[in-house]
Amino acid sequence: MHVLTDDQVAFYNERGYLRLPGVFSPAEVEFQSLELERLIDEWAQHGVGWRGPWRKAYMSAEDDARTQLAAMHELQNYSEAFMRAVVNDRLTGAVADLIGPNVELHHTTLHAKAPGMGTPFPMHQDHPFYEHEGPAYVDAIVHVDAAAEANGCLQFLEASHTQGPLPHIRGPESSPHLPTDQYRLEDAVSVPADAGDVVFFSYYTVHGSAPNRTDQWRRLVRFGYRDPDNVQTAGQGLGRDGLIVRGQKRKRTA
Ligand SMILES: O=C(O)CCC(=O)C(=O)O
Repeated sequence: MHVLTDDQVAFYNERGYLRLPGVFSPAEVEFQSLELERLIDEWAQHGVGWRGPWRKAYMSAEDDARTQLAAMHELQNYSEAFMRAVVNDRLTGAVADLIGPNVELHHTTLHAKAPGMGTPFPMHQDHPFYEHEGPAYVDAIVHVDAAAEANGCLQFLEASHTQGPLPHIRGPESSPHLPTDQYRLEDAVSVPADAGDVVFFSYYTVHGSAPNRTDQWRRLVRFGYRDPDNVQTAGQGLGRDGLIVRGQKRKRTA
C-alpha cells in the first residue's frame, strides 16, 4: 500500500522536497507540543544557533547578538510522543515510497527558533552533518508549529539534490554551510506548512531558513531516515544502529 501518489513521488524526485499535509492528527500534535514544552525546558540546549561567517550576510550585528535556538537530539529517547511519531505509519510509509522498501531511523533533532529573534540557518545540505555513501537518505521535518516566512519556514533550492554532495565551508568556529554569495536564501522556494504537516527532502537538497521574528516559538523536529544499506561514513550518529521502521535490515556479505 502506497502513501504517496505517483505525482508526489515525481515532484520529490524532480525538485528534491515534498510537503505532505496532515500526517499527524490535531490530538497527536497537541501531545507533541506539550512534550516539546517540557523537553525545551528540561533537556534542550539553549544557544545562539549555528556559528560562522555566514551570520554577517544574514543579519545585522544587533540581530546577531539576539539570536536564540533550542536544540536537542533523539527526542524518542525522552518522550512517548516522539517514540510514537518516529514509527507513524503514514510517515514511514511515505519515506518507504521515496527510498524503500527498507527504512531505518537514523536520528531525530529538534530545532526550536525562539520568539523575537529565532536564529536563521544558512544555505547548506544535510549530507555534511551525517555523510553516507549514497543518495538513499530522507529528512522528514515534523512541524509541531505552523511555519511561514515570518517565523522562518524551510526554503529549498529546487532540484539542487541532483548535484550530489557539494563542498561546504567548515571550520572549528563554523557549522558546515555553502558560500553566501553563490547560494542565496533569496533564490530559494519557501515551503510554509501547518502543524501536523511533514516536509520531506533529500539530504543533498540545498536549504536554509530566515529568522523567526514573531512573538511565538517555531518548533520543528527533523527525523532522518535511510535505506539500511546506505552505509554511514562520518558525522552524527556514526556507528549507531537505528530502529527498522519499515521492512528489514539484511546482513551484509563481505
Ligand atoms: O530548522 C530550520 O529552520 C532549518 C532546519 C535545517 O536546516 C535542517 O534540519 O537541516
